[in-house]
Amino acid sequence: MVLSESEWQHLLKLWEKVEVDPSEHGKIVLLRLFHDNPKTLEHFEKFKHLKPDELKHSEDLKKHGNTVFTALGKILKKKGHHEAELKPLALSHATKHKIPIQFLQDFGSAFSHTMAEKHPAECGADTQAAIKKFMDMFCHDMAAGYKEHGFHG
Ligand code: CUS
Repeated sequence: MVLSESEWQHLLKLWEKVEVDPSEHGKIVLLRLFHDNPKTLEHFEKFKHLKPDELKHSEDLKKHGNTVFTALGKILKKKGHHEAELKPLALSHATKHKIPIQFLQDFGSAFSHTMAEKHPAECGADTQAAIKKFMDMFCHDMAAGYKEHGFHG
């Protein structure tokens, strides 16, 4: 699951677009995820009672989108050397949020689809393949971290 230098470059180039507005990107990816996989929404006390229209305009969702995309950007920029960034995430997601790995995989699909739609010039087939590899690596490493904390999500 090692990414080549050119795959990292594709991802970093795409990320320049994401970084212009991480909260908006985060929000649309999460909306897509909640729409495509409604069970992921059930995990979020803050959001699960909102009606679709309220969710769409939720400032909280934007904030959470920013949190998620800031974390993801920090990891991405480490180009695979993300142990220090991942450790606290694995701990909090295993013990506090209890987010199954499947949800992270679903998040990866929503992320990839959204990027292909929103940034077609920066997200061709090569970049989509790189996103898939990156998310597979991320999920694999999160799963290893989860196990250390006894969570087999
Ligand atoms: O918040 C956080 O932190 C996470 C992120 C990653 C790890 C990157 N999250 Cu939040 C996740 C998720 C969500 O939000 C939703 C769904 C699924 C998953």
